[in-house]
Amino acid sequence: MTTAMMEQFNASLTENFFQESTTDVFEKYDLVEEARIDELGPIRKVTPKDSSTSVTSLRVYSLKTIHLNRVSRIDLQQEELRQEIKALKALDHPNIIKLYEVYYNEEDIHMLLEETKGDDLYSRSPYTERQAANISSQLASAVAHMHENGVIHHALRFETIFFEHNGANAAIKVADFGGGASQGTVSGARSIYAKAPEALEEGSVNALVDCWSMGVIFYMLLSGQIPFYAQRSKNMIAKIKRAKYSLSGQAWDGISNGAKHLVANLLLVDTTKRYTSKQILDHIWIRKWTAACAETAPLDDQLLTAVDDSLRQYRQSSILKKLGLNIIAHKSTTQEIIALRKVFDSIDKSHNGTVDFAEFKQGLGRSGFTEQELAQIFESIDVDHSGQIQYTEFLAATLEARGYLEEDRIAEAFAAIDRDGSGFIDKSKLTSILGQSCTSEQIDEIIKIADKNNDGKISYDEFFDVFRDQTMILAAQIGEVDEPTDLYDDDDFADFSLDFDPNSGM
Ligand SMILES: [Ca+2]
Ligand SMILES: [Ca+2]
Ligand SMILES: [Ca+2]
Repeated sequence: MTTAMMEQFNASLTENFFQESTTDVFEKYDLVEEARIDELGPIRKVTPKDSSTSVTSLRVYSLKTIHLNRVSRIDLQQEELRQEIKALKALDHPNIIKLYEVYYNEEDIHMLLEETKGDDLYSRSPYTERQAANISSQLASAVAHMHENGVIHHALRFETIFFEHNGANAAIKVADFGGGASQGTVSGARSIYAKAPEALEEGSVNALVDCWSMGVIFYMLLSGQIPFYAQRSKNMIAKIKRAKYSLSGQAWDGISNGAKHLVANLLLVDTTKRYTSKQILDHIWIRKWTAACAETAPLDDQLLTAVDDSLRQYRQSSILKKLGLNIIAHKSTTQEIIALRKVFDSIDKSHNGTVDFAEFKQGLGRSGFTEQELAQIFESIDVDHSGQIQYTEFLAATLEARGYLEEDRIAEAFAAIDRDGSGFIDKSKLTSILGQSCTSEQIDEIIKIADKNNDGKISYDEFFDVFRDQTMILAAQIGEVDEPTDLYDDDDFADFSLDFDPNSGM
């Protein structure tokens, strides 16, 4: 996203954020189980009310509650916390737990998050260098994305990084943001072992605190030991501040010099010398292993063909459908999109969490698309015209490679646009989502395409048909009717950019 768009995006988030202040989260979600309690409040599992009762399709989210009275220095920190949550909503990366919705009232902030199904990094320790590098490279990519978007994690450690599931080859997901607000509250040895020296003092810190924490995490992944270990937190703090640690001994036998070089450039008290997240991502040890790990996990041909078909079809989809698909993609759980994430990772060669046109061209070179087709497809996926395909944009364009979307997903997308639950999407609702990027005439046109009974608004059935009605498009592909792209992709929409907030209807 460009800076201007980012501002616009954030502006609409701020609005929504405060508009939501009185909604009770438990009017929309049922408690499934109490998961755990952290410093600032409970983390629970919840499921949408009225969702399917079948256990296999139960959609479960994590609900993290922050009791504001536990946030230190309340006046100052609450504002900081709001800023942090605002920034979090804009993060979009395969290795970062997604924040879906935020509910705010005077006592609590409730954050509705992607569920973490797997256990934390401790669960699979010790690691080989190869496994350590694989995890490190995903973490480096995630943290670089955060820092690029102005988000500092503040609490990176083994307990805040999870596997996406408990099976083999699980990717990692960075979770438990918002540590900034808890600075200076609880500080047992278990929660400070990965903290940077400057984070243990009063005063403001910058993104480099996360880079130090990554140095500690890489160290632990490689050696199975904590670099600054002590039973009592007082002694641990002293050790961290002296930054005395060892890269020799049995645990380090056979570990490459590249790995040691990276760790040594992160565990530096002098922040002007410490590597930034960008430098970590570009470090030879990370780059080498990222490439090596990608090569050993070839993708299924059938899936790739389905992805190509889905991309081809997405280009010809109406804007309304793209809007719906982006909303669905935003709220998809790991389980549903695991295969698509792997395709995304394989195309994102630079491993920065977005796909640019050069990567896209290279990644889809196998597919037999012409360069012009690729350019058109790229443009159709890049709905916010940022010049980069973000993770959610890619998922939206490839979701149907998994087959038809289940009806309750389509219903969820409809409900997200039909904010007041009236059962219709009308011009004012579309304008509130797309108004920044579409003219009034364009919105009329979007409605007209779906509005089969010509009453000027889109019912749920009409919306559903937009998703299911592929007959015309398939017919066009075999040459029976006019190319339907004339309806949707014509010059009227040349400047169209789908700059909406998928959370806005929640
Ligand atoms: Ca990239
Ligand atoms: Ca984009
Ligand atoms: Ca209608």
